[in-house]
Amino acid sequence: MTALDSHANPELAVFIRRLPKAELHVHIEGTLEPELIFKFARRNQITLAYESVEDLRNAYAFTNLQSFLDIYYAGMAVLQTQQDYREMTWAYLQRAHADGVVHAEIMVDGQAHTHRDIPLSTVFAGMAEAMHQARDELGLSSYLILSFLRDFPEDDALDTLEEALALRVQYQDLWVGVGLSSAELGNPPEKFTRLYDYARSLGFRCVAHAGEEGPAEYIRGALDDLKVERIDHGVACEHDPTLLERIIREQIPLTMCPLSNLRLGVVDNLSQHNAAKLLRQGACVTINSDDPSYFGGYIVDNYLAAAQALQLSKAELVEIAKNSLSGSFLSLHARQALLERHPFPVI
Ligand code: ES4
Ligand code: ZN
Repeated sequence: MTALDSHANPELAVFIRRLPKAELHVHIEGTLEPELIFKFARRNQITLAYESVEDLRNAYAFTNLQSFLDIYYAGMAVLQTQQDYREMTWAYLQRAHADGVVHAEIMVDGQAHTHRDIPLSTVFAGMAEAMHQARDELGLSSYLILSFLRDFPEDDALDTLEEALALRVQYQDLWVGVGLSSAELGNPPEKFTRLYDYARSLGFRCVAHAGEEGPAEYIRGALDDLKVERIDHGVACEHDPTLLERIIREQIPLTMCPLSNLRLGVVDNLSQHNAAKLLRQGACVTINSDDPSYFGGYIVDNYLAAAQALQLSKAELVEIAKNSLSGSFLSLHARQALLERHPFPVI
């Protein structure tokens, strides 16, 4: 059964869509659909290496994280103007809203834009317009997480953070945290200890990708050296029983992304994914979409694929959705207000 077989169980798809969910792991550039890539390329007079939307989609056959990242960075090169960032973000937020997402914490790879001479002021301005529109018109709240590229030097990240800090006051309602993404192997968390010490001292919430392609040791490093509050992915935690016990005891949220892991070969088969096993052992597992345009599904598709492959019960799906809200960076007050508007079903 594939991710897009929601028709195979329409009743379950409706149940999942109606659950109030927070999306905690999504890269805005990974929501850029091929149709928008072509639209922006035309508008910005950029020649693509692909003839058609279909041609581009056919190139989305990945063997590992790096093979995806190469196409992902090439795709986002069409983003040039504030309007591009606004339209990309608005398209995602509308899609997330249709999936029952009530709050989204959205990562943006700042350096992937500044390295192409697009200022962060353009990126933030476009995203913020869409995020405010979603708040006002859809009742969908969202936060921004500035994510740093771990395959570049720490000083490059520090320069980028410094550039972004000039925007902090203007976007204080949105920009709440920092993250770490891109090629994991060979770029361990301790490479970024100074960056995270600095970001934390400024009051930013901290997350990092760890244990996607990298070992359990990188998860431990993200917790101990970077002092992150959440782990993006965390699949590898099961290889270190002491670490797993700690993740359960401290209820460190894991922002897991089953379809991403399937498409990038982190797991060979969804039935081998450890999201259900970790949940049943007491871990704070959440399900998210990562780069939905590239991995064949948005958040409901990810919940549904995991539910079907791992026999998640409705009670477990509710638990995962509850974890997404408790694992978010929303204040307790904001979370309670959301829950009053969007109560969970009683199973
Ligand atoms: C990413 Cl799936 C994944 N892993 C690491 N970094 C990323 N950036 C965008 N998607
Ligand atoms: Zn990710």
